[in-house]
Amino acid sequence: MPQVPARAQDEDVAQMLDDAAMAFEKKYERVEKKPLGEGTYGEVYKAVDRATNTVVAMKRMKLDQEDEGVPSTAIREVSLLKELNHPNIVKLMDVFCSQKKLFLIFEFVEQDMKKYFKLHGYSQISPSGPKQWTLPQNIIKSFIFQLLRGVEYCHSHRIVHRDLKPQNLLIDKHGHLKIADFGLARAFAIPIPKYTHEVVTVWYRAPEILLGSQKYSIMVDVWSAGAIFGELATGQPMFPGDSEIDTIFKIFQKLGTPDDGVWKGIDALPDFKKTFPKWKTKGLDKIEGVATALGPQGVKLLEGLLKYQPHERISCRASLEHPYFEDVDHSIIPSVAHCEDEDML
Ligand code: Z3R
Repeated sequence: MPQVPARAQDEDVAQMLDDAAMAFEKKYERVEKKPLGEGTYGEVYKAVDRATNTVVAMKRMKLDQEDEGVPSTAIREVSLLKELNHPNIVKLMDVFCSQKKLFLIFEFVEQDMKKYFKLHGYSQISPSGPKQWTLPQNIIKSFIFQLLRGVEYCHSHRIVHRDLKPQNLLIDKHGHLKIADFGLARAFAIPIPKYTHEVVTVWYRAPEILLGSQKYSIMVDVWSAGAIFGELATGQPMFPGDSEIDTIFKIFQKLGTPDDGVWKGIDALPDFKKTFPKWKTKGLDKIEGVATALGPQGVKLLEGLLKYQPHERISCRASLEHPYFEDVDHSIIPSVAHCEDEDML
């Protein structure tokens, strides 16, 4: 067999990848210069699939070691995400990997929850300012139900989100909620913010992550859902810290500073200090707006989602059976009936 010099082979492969990249860029045309969002893992642009004229969201991943290309583990993980199929998960339609970049094509949804909050008079950060307007109770209930149902679907496929926040919850014109970026935390490390102008928000992060735990479970997503539920109820972020430690202190101020009695093993977490200030909780129902917006069952659910000790938190599956959802309005929730769920793992 004739020997092809290694360099010539490399050049051929590089050429093939360049050609494929050009073909991909022809397949999808960016329609707006300004990104729809600058997420944790990269910018998202509105684009169209030229063949079908379908509007899509195109995410260009930023990679930690761009020179070394896309790690094969990440490609494998992302390929698995294409199999996820649920009305509360943003559909990953196509993946393309060139030598240095990874592009993900998602279904397009009109707005994220951060923008939705702004449009509905939710204050982003002015805890002392006058309370504006909060959403009708049936909408709050529908949103948190859809969030928990999407999270439960991913947990049942052993996928953790790890970074749930209003920015990656998308809301369509029917009030259907879809979670974006599920599974990316396992494929890619959350990048240090050297790539992005935007500050990475830690307001929704579970206390075990903020206290430096290396081992975390699906329960980190349950905490984030609780923080989002509280914000839906009050119109104010629950724990709006300007750093990890400030967020931890905001949590302690509302829930009380935990000790080993409340959270067995807290002293062993890397960033826990015995000298942390000791705050006492007044109860979540005393936070302005919570009891009125959620009622007694909603408050109980919120308490279950925001338990300090991860294994004491209510699971997503159990939460969907919670009495709070007894009268959830199914007319504003997409049906799961048409989603085939072939066992992907
Ligand atoms: C997939 C992953 C992340 C995002 C996707 C799809 N769509 C996003 S963010 C989005 C954001 C808006 S509209 C669509 S915004 O205009 O409300 N910021």
